[in-house]
Amino acid sequence: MSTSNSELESWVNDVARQTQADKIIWCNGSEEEYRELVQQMLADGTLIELNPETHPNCYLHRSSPTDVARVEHLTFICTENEADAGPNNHWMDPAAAHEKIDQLFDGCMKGRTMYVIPYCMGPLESPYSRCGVEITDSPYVVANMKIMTRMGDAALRRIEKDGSFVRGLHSIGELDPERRFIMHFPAELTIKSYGSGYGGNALLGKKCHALRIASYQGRSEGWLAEHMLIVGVENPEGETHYLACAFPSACGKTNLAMLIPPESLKGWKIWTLGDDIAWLQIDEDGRLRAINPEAGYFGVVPGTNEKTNRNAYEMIRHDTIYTNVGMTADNQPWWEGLKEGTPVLDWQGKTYDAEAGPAAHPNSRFTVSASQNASYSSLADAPEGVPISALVFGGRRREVAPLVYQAKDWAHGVLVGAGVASETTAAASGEVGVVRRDPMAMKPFCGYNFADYWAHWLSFEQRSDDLPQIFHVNWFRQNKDGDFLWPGFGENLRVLRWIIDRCEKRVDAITTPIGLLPAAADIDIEGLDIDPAVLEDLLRIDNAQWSTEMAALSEDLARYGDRLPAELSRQLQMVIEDLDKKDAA
Ligand code: GTP
Ligand code: SPV
Ligand code: MN
Repeated sequence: MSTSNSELESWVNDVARQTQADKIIWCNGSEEEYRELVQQMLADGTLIELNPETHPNCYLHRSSPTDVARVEHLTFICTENEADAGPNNHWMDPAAAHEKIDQLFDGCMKGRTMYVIPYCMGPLESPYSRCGVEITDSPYVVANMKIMTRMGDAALRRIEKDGSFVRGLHSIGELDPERRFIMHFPAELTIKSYGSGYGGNALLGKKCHALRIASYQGRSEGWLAEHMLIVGVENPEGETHYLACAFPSACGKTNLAMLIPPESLKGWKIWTLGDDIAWLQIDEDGRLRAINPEAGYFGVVPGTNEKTNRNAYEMIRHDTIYTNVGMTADNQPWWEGLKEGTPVLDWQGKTYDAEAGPAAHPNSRFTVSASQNASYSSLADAPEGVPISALVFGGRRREVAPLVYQAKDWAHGVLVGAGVASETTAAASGEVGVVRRDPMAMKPFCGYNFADYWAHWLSFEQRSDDLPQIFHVNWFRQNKDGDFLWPGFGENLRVLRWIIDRCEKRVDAITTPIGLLPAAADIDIEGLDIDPAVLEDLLRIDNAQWSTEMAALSEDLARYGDRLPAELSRQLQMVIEDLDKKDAA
């Protein structure tokens, strides 16, 4: 008997019987356990030791070449009624889904060890945290879960106290894309994932639990699970505001969460609470509070260098697992945008050939403990979380969306979130660079019908008079030559400053049909080499483009039929009418 929770005990035994695992190991979460797993993976080639002089305790893992990103077309939400999953999800009937995936699990761990990982998403003492147990046959998953979550004995004790947990069953199977499914059974608080060892497909605490299952749970319990970073911005006077920002995958969350203030902004400090997921609750005073359910970062490697993000660059020089980067002759990790060193091997371990492709996979990742970040906020461990001043949506748009604008009020802000669209990235399999609608940056992650999700968002207005202001940003506007107009990274603090000034009512804004825009003079560009005309460009909105954009949004929202909240349609109608009026004027 390894736990006093009989439900957990019998589920583990059932799974062991079904998968015919050779051996069961209950993970305790100790450093010793992690080190032993690493030794075992070094011995069998799952991990390669990187240069211990330059990168102590850093390891490289090479995925199967057909297993390098999330697979949205193989990800299912299995609810009794198809309409509850909504047009935003792939759906399968729960009974049919269990049958399909159970066939794959039958006997799949023969000759393998089955690891039982109790984990807690969020601080162990927080009332907002929720627990889960992942069963996996991948030691790589165990090592990543050790870094990414609070896992082991302490989590198991909390599970025994709470009496409830999310069940996640995972096997790498044969790593065959033809035998791969990521299935969610929200009503059963169950996840079954087969055939992938990669990130969001396999580390079940992350996207599967903390977003898909948690969003579903949050709806019935009155809270939100969002694809948002959480960052504290401290001004020179020592006043700190917390922002939660939702950008689609590979659109800058990790970088914004650990931004380095530019030289010319003296006295400003950044505190990182989370880089990918936020759970939001309304507290007794009506304030929206956020916790980060995770304890580590599974971040995009390419583009990281001393100049773009010194904190990230330093953070991943020790005690880091790299997945799918290239390697130099002296076993240092290498990736595009590193700006130093020369790769000799690519991410597949082949001789590097610039003609044949990049050294690092565009979706190569680092796994690192959040505590290694120089800007780590100790409040990331606070059970009560932090109060949020502003919610910020964003996307990767070479045109249309201005650098920043503010929603007129909460309900309009929900429309702004629902209207997020972004160019696709390498974080999911499929074409890269095509604009797709990605409401609230949650398109791949909402565990239920978006129409019901927007209604849930809108309902917050009835519960508080003190909700955060809502904004939209776009760091990715380009000129005709394809160069970014805005320098981004650390300089994004200049935009956060305007956002905070708006929250504090310290600055005016220009009213436009799409929302409130800054006057160019209100974005501080001191010390920044940017042509004032470029800033004007970044803040310009083109009515014709926006009318097209609203038509596309309208078409997307129409997919939700009668289930779409009337208030959302009303908000959209108001923007469209304002744009028409402006056109006529
Ligand atoms: P996920 O982990 O997939 O959810 O991604 P993320 O949203 O955390 O994105 P991340 O911060 O890892 O950035 C993704 C890519 O965008 C990296 O290659 C960055 O170098 C690049 N990037 C981030 N911020 C900026 C920015 O402000 N401007 C520009 N031009 N690129 C940026
Ligand atoms: C994302 O794709 O948004 C990620 C990486 O954060 S993964 O964990 O693979 O989902
Ligand atoms: Mn993400």
